[in-house]
Amino acid sequence: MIDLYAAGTSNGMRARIALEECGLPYTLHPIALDKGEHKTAAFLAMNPNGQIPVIVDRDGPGGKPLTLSQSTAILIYCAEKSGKFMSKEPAARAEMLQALMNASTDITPIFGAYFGVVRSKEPHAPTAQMFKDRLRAFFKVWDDLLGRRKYCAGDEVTIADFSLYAGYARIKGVVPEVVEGLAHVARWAEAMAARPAIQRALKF
Ligand SMILES: N[C@@H](CCC(=O)N[C@@H](CS)C(=O)NCC(=O)O)C(=O)O
Repeated sequence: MIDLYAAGTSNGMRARIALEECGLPYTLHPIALDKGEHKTAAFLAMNPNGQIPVIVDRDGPGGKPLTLSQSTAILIYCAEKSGKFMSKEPAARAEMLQALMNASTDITPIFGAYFGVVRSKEPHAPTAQMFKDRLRAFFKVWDDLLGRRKYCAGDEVTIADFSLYAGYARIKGVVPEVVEGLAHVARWAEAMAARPAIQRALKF
């Protein structure tokens, strides 16, 4: 059994999508970020950075407990544990990792930075716009790619799709103009949203 400590942010959703899609049994422990539940001594013992998501796998590698933070590390861990959503073939795996990293290390952090700017005490409109433009540019590239392939890394769903969808879902909810008018992204997002595991994962 796995314990998941998370909130309904893109990083929290990414970890929960991983568990749901990989079919790994887990217990959700909702963390209220506005109440500082991610800064308690007990939480910091799991992740000294004081950030969600965190999983604790009581039956980790070698039968030993494993505590893991970083939503993308959790995605990869779940894929490897279940043997799903990640090709072992080197070229396909490399392409998938490229897609995964764009979603996890380009798009999601820029969205986080955008959110930080607009919610700060002194919001700076040109900086917020710059982040929105950068997000839009990444999604335009995705739109072009998804016009030529079914999923982010080819014909099969991979953890790259899960990572991008977690970012997409939050962005669509907060700054819909970033993804508006991108027909291929919309087609892909509809297919992702129809997956029962994703529907369960997004309900925080
Ligand atoms: N790179 C990390 C980022 C985690 C992260 O930024 N978590 C946010 C919520 S989305 C958080 O806990 N923020 C509270 C804080 O940093 O104090 C991941 O992918 O898990």
